[in-house]
Amino acid sequence: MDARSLKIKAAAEALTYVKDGMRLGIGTGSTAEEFVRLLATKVASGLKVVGVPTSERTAALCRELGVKLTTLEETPALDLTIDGADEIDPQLALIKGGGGALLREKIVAAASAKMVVIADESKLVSTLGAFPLPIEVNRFGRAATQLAIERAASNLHLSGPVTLRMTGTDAFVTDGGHLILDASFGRIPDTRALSDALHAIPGVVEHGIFLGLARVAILAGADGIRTLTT
Ligand code: ABF
Repeated sequence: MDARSLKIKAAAEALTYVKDGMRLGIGTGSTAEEFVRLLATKVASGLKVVGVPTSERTAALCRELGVKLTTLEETPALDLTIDGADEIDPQLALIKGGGGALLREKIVAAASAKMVVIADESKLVSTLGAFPLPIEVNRFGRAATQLAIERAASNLHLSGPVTLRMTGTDAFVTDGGHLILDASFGRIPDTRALSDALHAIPGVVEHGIFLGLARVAILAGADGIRTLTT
């Protein structure tokens, strides 16, 4: 089964969690986009939901397909967020942010009663960290923030290249107007310690370790769907 079919399978399973009248958080990335497409077909046949998109990209797709949008200003408490991930561990800690939307994704997930992660099963890992950790930083003082990140990581016996994300010859800029540093620290045995250390650095806006947010992971593989819960 090809990669896209697996994403569609996971997205279709996630749709069974969506009930009429729900206020949804709508994720970013190719798997979340498959969810939006399936959701749009349900909306076209009468399902009533409103969604807070986690990126401008997702907002544009929702508008194009007729999924009604709201904001966290209008709708500060959500019932359910469906989103993808870059890595998922067995306790449902996640690395997110490969698509550059981690800040809005984390705010939306935290505003939701439940977060369901959808992915193909290759995203399941025993320990997070093979995927470079995205860290969203303020433009001001970027080099100083990067140095502080490297020092904080070193205190936790983590090291590896930290690189500014680029799009062509320009720095990648998030929907919030910030930069992304991708930190290739490798295996992260203590995700809580790294999360806390990064949060303590003033120039760090947010990072891509998601702890205690996902309640369900729907993993699609050639042999079918595996659902992990916490
Ligand atoms: C978003 O999209 C991210 O947080 C993650 O970086 C990425 C996963 O994308 P895909 O579903 O395309 O693998 O969910």
